[in-house]
Amino acid sequence: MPYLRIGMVMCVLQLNGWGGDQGGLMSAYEDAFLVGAAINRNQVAGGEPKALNLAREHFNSVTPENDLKWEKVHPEPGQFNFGPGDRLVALAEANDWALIGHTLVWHQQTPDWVFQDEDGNLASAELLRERLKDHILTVAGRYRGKIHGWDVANEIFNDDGSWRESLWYTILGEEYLYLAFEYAQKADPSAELYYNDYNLWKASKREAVINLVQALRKRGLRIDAVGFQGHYGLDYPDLKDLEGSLKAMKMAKIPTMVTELDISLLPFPNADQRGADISLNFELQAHLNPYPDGLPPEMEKQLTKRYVSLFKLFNKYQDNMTRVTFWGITDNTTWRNNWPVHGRTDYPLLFDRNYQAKPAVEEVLKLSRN
Ligand code: 9MR
Repeated sequence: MPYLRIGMVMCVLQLNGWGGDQGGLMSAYEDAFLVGAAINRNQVAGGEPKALNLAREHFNSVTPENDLKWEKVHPEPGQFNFGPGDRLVALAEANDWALIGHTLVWHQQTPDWVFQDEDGNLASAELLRERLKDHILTVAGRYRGKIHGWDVANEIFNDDGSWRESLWYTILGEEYLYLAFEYAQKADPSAELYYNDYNLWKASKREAVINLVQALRKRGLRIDAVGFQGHYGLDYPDLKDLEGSLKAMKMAKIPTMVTELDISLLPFPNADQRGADISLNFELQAHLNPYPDGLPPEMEKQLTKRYVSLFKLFNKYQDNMTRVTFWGITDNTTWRNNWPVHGRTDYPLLFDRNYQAKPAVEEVLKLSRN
């Protein structure tokens, strides 16, 4: 009988991921930061059970890849599509996942009507302010108490640190950003509030974000962390630059997160445009898609090495880092197959097209043990 009981306890421990070496990434890093992944609508609906199993084993946080963006959740004036978001909330609750809301204000994936008046002219500041408020209070309000943290604003700066001339900025000026944080806090006081952007390893952009956080704080508005998206390659960014920004944030007492990690193994057509500007679209040519039939072992090794160096850095800054989220679960559905060139075969994540862990997983797990 005692043996049986011990066996049962062991079994429960294993199922919960407390089995040491058996546990996934989330248990290996549970004393350091949350480990998450972006999840898509099909996966939430159960269309890819093996991806869901990987998520259950390895991740304790999820971010909807698209379903809480304005055009999905609020496609027409007064019309909200909460079905996919509601299903994700239920799934996250059932799996005890910290759910990240992505994203309330962005210049992309926001329908044209948002910026127009009834006659199709540019909306007035008053009208746009009203729409921003209604959107945030309705969407973040619906999920009040169920969201761990919101990406309140996404990609508002250019790489040189100037404000992006989006329609938000053209119509409302810098005010839109402060309003977004004010409304988000009102809509869901218990949710963490974040600013999220790519290329934050660039000193100019990082300084702009630090100044923004200080300006928010000066106005008495809460911001809990800054998200570094992390759409990287084998040779960019230079990890010294990334470390410079992680360190600068720490000095400024701004917690950081990595929110959209992936490492492309494919050539980037124009090095100056690396980042995550989704409007880029280069023509597909064979030399830009070198591994359509599988990844050569040498490239697999390079991917492992790159992930290990990145996680060494994350470990070094773990006292100021709250989460590391991958932008997807497996290589078959990653956005990088289609950006900045449509129709390529990329290998940026930790799990391959057959739902198998790549060698990088074991190495990243090993790092946490040391
Ligand atoms: O991964 C997302 C992809 O499925 C969408 O088509 C794309 C459209 O905007 O957005 C992708 O996610 C982006 C994220 O929301 C913000 N940072 C950059 C991500 C990659 O483009």
